[in-house]
Amino acid sequence: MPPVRPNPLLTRHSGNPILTADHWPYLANTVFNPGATLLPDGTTLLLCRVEDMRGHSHFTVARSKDGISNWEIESEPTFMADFENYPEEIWGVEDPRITFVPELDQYAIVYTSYSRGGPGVSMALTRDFHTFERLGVVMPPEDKDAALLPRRINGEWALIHRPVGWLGAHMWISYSNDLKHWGAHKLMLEARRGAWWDANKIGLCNPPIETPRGWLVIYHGVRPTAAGSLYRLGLALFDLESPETCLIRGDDWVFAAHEGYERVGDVGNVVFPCGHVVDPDGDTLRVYYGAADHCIALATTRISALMEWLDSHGRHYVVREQGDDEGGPYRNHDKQL
Ligand code: BMA
Repeated sequence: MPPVRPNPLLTRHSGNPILTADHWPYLANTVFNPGATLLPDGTTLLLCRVEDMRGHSHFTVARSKDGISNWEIESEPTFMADFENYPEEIWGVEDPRITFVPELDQYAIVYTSYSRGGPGVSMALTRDFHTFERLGVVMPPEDKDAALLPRRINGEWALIHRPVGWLGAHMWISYSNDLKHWGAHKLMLEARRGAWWDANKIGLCNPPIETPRGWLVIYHGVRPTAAGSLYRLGLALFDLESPETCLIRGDDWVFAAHEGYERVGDVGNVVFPCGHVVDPDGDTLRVYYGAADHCIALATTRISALMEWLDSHGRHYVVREQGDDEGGPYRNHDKQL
């Protein structure tokens, strides 16, 4: 008898993909990697990345009462690159992550600005997804996969992001008093090495989810192969008041391209969530993801199920020992940058 694969931790919606360029009210090449939020009236809002026929991306809002069907898509782009005032957006804006910030009573949108120097991280604030206050570049290139935490940590705002260095692309966290000037940079989670699914390059997916036991993070790992990169998803848990401290990290990936719409597209074998919504029960998690860089899909799970999986499959993240294999034990101090 072949081994039975466990049920996937995230259940794909049977009607996937839920949004494609064919639904768009204007000509678009692809729609994917949306940010997401639940509005006060219960409407799900997706801020969709739309790639035009030049290859440049912008964002357009789509709203749905049940978060699954009857999407109302704005008839024109909602948030265009503003090259005149923000030259770092010369080649478009990509991969928005939305965080509602109660202290500001605004949504923070953290996105990739595609500049001549490569991708950087930019931020904008909005109350209504109609008018936006741009804060400009908050992390210079090469950096992306960023999101703001919804509240201050020890009095300071915290931004997770993924700079690229010589030794790999790891998740970092930085702190600020004013959302504009960032410092106290700390390594948060390292890509592993060698054959690991999350070797060399990792990045935050949707914004972290605050639970009583810590910040629950879904991150992507990128494995290069002769046939292109495989983007797969893993889980880790971080300390609530010291979010650079990883408490548990899973070894296995929990979600990977499998269905046709994930396997084949403009960039095949990619699942890439930038947003989620937590239902009013406080546990049901709807994860919105780009599939194969061409469409938007939905997978549902429960926060409690992700935590149980981490408890049964994860390991405490303790110091990496000298000469240790990259998958071996880690401790939090003594990380090699
Ligand atoms: C990443 C980002 C994503 C994209 C993914 C796969 O680097 O650019 O927008 O979905 O690559 O192409």
